[in-house]
Amino acid sequence: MFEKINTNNFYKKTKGLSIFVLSKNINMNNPKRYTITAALPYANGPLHLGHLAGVYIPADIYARFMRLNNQDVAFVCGSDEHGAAITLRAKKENTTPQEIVDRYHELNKNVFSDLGISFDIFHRTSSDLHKETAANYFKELAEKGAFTKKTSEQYYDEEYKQFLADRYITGDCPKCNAEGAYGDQCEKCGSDLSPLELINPKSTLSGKTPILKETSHWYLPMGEHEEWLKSWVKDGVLDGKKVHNPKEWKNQVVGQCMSWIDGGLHERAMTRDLDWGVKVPLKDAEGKVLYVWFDAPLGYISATKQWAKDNDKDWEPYWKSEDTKLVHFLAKDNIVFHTIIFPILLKTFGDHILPNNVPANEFLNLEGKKLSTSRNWAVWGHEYLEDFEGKQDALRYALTSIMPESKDSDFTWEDFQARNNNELVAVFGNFVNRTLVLTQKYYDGIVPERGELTDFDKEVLEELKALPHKIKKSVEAYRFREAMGEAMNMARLGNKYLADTEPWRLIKTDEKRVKTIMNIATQITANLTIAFEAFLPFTTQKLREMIGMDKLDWSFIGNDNLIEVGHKIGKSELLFSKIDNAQIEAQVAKLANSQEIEIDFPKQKDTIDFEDFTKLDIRVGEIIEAEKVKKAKKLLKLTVDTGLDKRIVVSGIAEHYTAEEVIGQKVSILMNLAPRKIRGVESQGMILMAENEKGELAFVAPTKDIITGGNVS
Ligand code: B3M
Ligand code: ZN
Repeated sequence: MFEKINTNNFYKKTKGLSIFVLSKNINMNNPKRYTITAALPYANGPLHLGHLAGVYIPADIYARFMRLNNQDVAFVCGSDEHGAAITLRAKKENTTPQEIVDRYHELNKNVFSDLGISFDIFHRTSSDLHKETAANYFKELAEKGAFTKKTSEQYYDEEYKQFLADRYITGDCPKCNAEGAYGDQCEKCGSDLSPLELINPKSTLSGKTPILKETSHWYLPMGEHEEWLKSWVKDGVLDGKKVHNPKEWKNQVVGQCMSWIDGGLHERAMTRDLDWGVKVPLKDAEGKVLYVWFDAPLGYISATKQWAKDNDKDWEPYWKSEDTKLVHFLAKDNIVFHTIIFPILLKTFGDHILPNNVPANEFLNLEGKKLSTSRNWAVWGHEYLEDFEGKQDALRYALTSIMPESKDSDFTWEDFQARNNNELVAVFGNFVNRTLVLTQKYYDGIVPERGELTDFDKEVLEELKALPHKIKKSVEAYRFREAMGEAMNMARLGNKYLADTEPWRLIKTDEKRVKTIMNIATQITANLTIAFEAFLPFTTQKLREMIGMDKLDWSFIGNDNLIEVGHKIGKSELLFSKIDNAQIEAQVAKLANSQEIEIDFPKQKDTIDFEDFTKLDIRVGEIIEAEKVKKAKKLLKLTVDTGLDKRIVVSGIAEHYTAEEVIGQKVSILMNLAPRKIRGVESQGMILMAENEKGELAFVAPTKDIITGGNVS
């Protein structure tokens, strides 16, 4: 019926049947294929460096590396187009959610492509295929009894006639008392919340206090899955089989999962009362959509389906075959959705694999402060590409060098410049340039024959052979900073080899020796095109073209005869160029100017009626005399011509204006304020002043020449 094959397990279609012949354990050391997912970015805003360093560059390095090793890879992503953040942005911009997602789906797709993030597909969850996929999974899960339907009281905004969940409701966190916690999560302490837990809840739509109103939802009773989840996360065992090695998982990932599990897995509603999202495919579910964290992870599957369809492949092995290695790339705030909720859904659904690893990254900060979309404290991917044209790899290099793999890290423009100038230009670029220029100069680009090897030559070639194993081990362990560091050691090896052998000096006295040196330098250069392919794809492509290197396969790396004697290499073009101080200063200034100063304006005072207002008698006045009030650093004694009379007013503006500079200033004066003694001076009225975010004061004066005594109303 099927031939014996010597793998631990296999998935084989026979006479239309899919038969799994499994041994006890799943050996993931030589998977048959890789399904690599990257968290679907919300299509409600642009991508910033934190997204790239946290999720997309690591995922791309891993996918490129596996392809370089001839693995069968499905690298999938797409826009996450449902959820409150999108509808709130649409409301804010007075447009539709579809317009918002169309805008940012396109923008983000282009940024990914321009930065060489090599998805096999960048799909989207507003597509029909996705909606159909997500709805089918939900329907089948409901038919399997995966959910419990419950009616309960939920917060409701009477003005917007909308129930409030997730980002639609905010309040004080019950765990840490921070203001601005959301209905699903407190961003301050990371607690997982439900709207009813919030203190002083307010609708983010109307700003008003919501009422409680009955509604029904389908809940996932996560607690029922605690046992197998614990065994899977802690021991890598699923249904009695060892499916992954927890030691390969990052501590912070296991830690977050276990604290969620130990904290008690509460039931969670998998539906919402919203009109934007995947409609719940059940009767009596009118006006309800799937919870975005039910819907979005299934976006990986719908993307795989679309990709398989476009490439005449079968999608199922990528999500169902036990010799598929499934890896989710994401940032730490998405861990539990990928290691608890999504696995519960897939396991309950049946015949799906669970992730072999979820190598979540921590967060990237910017110039010492938390990256923040809302506070516009970010460097946006599309703006970087505009400002640093052709320097995609400089950014990939800098972000990989500081990748927040085990703890938060910080991007600074100064560090970015240093890494480009002192590492890419001064080491990698310098070595390659010297190799090509000298080969052109001495041999017209023809690679010369190697002669007798010195001990130093042999040492260098030994190191060249040893480095690839270190790179591979680090990539397989999701340590990309370390892996690229080893690749950079190859460039350093070449750079030092030329610096120590000085062929430009030897050429006068020992031509044979120089031929050996330049041959070895060329071999190292050729190896760099493989070593850096996963990290700096734009550079390696350019370098391959420059030297005519046709081997794009990891199995060739470490070989010291990649470029044959007699092969003609091309002219050197600079792989990297320096970034000057002016460019960096411009970026730092741009960041500073981008800061909308956060002001917490005092709340509006209690409402008054018109009669109250008519009691105020405000007129245009002119300051005709001014002097400091003795022993009062803040006070000026002003003589104001009010058109009606000339009167004394004491004003707290002495730290903002000198007596001299206010003479002749037109002002708005509140005339009928009861006189009061201030530091022994009787003040008859009040000058109106406006204050900016820095506490600076300005006179409230007519914008046209209004006669002194003119009425202000
Ligand atoms: N849209 C990204 C985020 O939480 C979220 C990921 C979905 S992956 C299925 O910022
Ligand atoms: Zn909190």
